Amino acid sequence: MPSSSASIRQQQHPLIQQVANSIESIWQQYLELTPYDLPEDLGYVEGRLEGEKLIIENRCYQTPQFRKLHLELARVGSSLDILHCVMFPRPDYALPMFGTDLVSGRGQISMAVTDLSPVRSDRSLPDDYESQLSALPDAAFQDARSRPAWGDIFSDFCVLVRPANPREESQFLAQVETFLTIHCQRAVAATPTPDQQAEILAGQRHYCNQQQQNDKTRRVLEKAFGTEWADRYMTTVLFDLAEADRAAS
Ligand code: BLA
Repeated sequence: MPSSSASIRQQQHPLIQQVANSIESIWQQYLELTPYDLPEDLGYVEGRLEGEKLIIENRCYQTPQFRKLHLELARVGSSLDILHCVMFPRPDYALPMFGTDLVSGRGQISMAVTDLSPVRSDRSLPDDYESQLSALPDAAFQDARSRPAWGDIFSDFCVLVRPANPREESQFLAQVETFLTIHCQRAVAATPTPDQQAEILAGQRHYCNQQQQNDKTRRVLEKAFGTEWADRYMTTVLFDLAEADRAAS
């Protein structure tokens, strides 16, 4: 990582810093991380958005259960901070997709989402996830945000909110930590199911296709880097398909 990598995080909204720190420490605590190489020019990128600089920093790892763990921090000028995180299970592991996105504009978090999204064709989560998540206390937030049209990928446990105050910000952080801890514990205990690979790949492909329809993400990237670059970034870094799937298509 470039030496400036520590500084963008330190300049970001405190909740984004806390969520980023928690994600990395839970990954380190439970998973066997090894490096994952992004295309060389896409680890650290700078562009210009309406005269303001857009900086993107990516951290990626892989593990025996996950082909890619991706944590991205981005900053547009001094006004917009973004955290994006997705964990892509290897195609022989029947695990849901953990995803989180936080957006802060002028010091206020406008959108915070975290979910364990199903990849099965009937949109259900594995039984052990379902029972553990159902037993959690309900996370109540004043300002729930409505799901966009492409958001049919999210589970019933998805938290999609605009945190109203510091107490709700802490509650969101706790929710991310809970989802992530459950996910890492289940993942390391999971056994591969190669016979389900086709269904798992189809589910992951649907997840990525839907996420690629998020015009709000696309617009930020297009303004700073142009249409072609934004499309390449969304399909190769943010929501890429597994190699087994690319090979088949
Ligand atoms: C919304 N994502 C947004 C918004 C912006 C971005 C600007 C609008 C914020 C708002 O309405 O308050 C921008 N997000 C980005 C950019 C990147 C990014 C530029 O990750 C990366 C460089 N998005 C994800 C993941 C999820 C996700 C993993 O990347 C969920 C697991 C969800 N983002 C998501 C949702 C919205 C959003 C549901 C709200 C969309 C809407 O209301 O239309």
